[in-house]
Amino acid sequence: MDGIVTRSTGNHYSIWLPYAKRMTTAQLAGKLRMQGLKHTNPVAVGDRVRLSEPIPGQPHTIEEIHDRKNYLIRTSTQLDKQTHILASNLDGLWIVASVLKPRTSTGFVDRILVTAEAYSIPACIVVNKSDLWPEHPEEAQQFLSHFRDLPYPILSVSAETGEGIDDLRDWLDSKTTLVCGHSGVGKSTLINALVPALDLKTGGLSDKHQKGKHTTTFAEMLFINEKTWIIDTPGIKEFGLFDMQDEQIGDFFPEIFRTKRKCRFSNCLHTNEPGCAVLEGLESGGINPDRYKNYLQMLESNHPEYRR
Ligand SMILES: Nc1nc2c(ncn2[C@@H]2O[C@H](COP(=O)(O)OP(=O)(O)OP(=O)(O)O)[C@@H](O)[C@H]2O)c(=O)[nH]1
Ligand SMILES: [Mg+2]
Ligand SMILES: [Zn+2]
Repeated sequence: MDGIVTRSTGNHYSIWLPYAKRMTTAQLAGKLRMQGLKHTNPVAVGDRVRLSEPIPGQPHTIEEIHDRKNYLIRTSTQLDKQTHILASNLDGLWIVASVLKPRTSTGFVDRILVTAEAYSIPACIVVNKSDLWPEHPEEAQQFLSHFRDLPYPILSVSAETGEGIDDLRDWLDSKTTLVCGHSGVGKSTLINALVPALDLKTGGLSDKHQKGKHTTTFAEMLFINEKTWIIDTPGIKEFGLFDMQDEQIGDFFPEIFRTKRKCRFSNCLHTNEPGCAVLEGLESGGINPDRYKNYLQMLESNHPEYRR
């Protein structure tokens, strides 16, 4: 029988059985545990799995993980070879950011966008806590303008005042959506605003640095209706690119990908090559210098000699 993993804690998995329309629990077969060693999690939330037939009084065993349509994967830090799959089989990704309390860098968002492009996950940038912007309007404006003219929807919302929440709701319907971002940006609060019945635990911010307190501790795929699920995840500090070639990174910046066919060299990395159309675009204003800066930073961190 087949099921969908909705939650994983240690070796215990919660599974939704779509045909029976109920939840059950399962453990992982030993051979799959061994195969999963290079991932911190061999089975991810969203995975379609084949389960052993039920034995009275015992949990099922996950015997097989079906091929994933896509997944969001990261390395914890640049040095770390261990990878972490945030979730799989996604129809949408919300990158939740806040400009203030806590601050999200554009580089962090761009890394997730690049990975979402690489794994064909439609991404949406959700900028929460818009109620705080009157304190620092120029910082909010700067953050938003970084993502202007890119093929990603960008929504300004406030879980506190309700601004933009109805627009967000329109993006949910009949999809499985992954919600990710730093701790404290308001992921769980936003999900509660959309579906109050879920009543997810939310936390405050630390007094000193106004950072999140890692309130959500495991990823969970939450039921809205049979076709609509939302995955709340624990806050992540860093988003390291996984297994990407230098030449690929530019391809996952839509504006660089569009421009590079005019570069003189087909293997151009757009750093200092003659006849580079991306460098020309920087001069003429067609390429946003801040996006380009983040591109260079990703390229650099992809090289071992640059690693800390
Ligand atoms: N001012 C303001 N505060 C908000 C808003 N949304 C959430 N918060 C507050 O931000 C804090 C963190 O919210 P959470 O929803 O727990 O954040 P999270 O992203 O789920 O954090 P982790 O579970 O740690 O990853 C809480 O004190 C919320 O009340 C908002 O729109 N405006
Ligand atoms: Mg949370
Ligand atoms: Zn070039």
